[in-house]
Amino acid sequence: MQGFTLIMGNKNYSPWSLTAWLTAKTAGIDFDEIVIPLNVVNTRQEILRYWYNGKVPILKHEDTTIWESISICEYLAEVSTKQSLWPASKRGRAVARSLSAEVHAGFKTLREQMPMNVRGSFPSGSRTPLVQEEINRVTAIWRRCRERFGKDLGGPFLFGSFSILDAMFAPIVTQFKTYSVDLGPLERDYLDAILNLPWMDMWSKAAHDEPMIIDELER
Ligand SMILES: N[C@@H](CCC(=O)N[C@@H](CS)C(=O)NCC(=O)O)C(=O)O
Repeated sequence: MQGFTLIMGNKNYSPWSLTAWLTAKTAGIDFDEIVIPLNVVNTRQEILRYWYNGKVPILKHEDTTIWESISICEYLAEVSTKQSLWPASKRGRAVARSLSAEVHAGFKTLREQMPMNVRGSFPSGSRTPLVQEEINRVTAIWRRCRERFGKDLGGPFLFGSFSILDAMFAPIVTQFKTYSVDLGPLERDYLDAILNLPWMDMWSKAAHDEPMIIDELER
């Protein structure tokens, strides 16, 4: 399938770009990448050349533009002929979609106080209660999905096979690694399953090779 272009931010720093990119790769979509450096003077102007919302990721498919990472993932699920990107059961899909929407709309403190920095390593002793609350909510979701849906379906992901919900969590997985978040065995296994995906390895290597450093995020 051709005619796709993903406009995205730096691989080291852009969580929503990772979600869209990982979904597109998993979907078997052949796409071009345009990377716009974030946090520089002309970031907004550059993004506005592609779409009016001024945020990445943006997916162009022939004459159609899709924006907001969750909508991009939904579109990729519709056009993919290679891989089902939502759980097989109706109930599973409903829960996975609800949780994906929760991730998309939430975890703002976690994103602000522990920003994605794939190549960074910032073990930090203390966390604010609000960040800890959000970390606890993430790990509770992981445990509940693995126990209720994942483990009976085969595969190491939240609903067994890889789904869009895993792509929504992939940036948070990298944040947990970067900031050495304490995890129990089940959550650790899930984190490793995401980090060991070949596409994640490719993303991580590219993030390490990017020359640009955003000072305020390289603490
Ligand atoms: N809700 C949007 C969020 C997109 C977003 O915040 N993107 C960041 C990069 S990860 C961005 O474009 N930042 C550039 C800016 O705000 O100038 C989505 O899910 O796609």
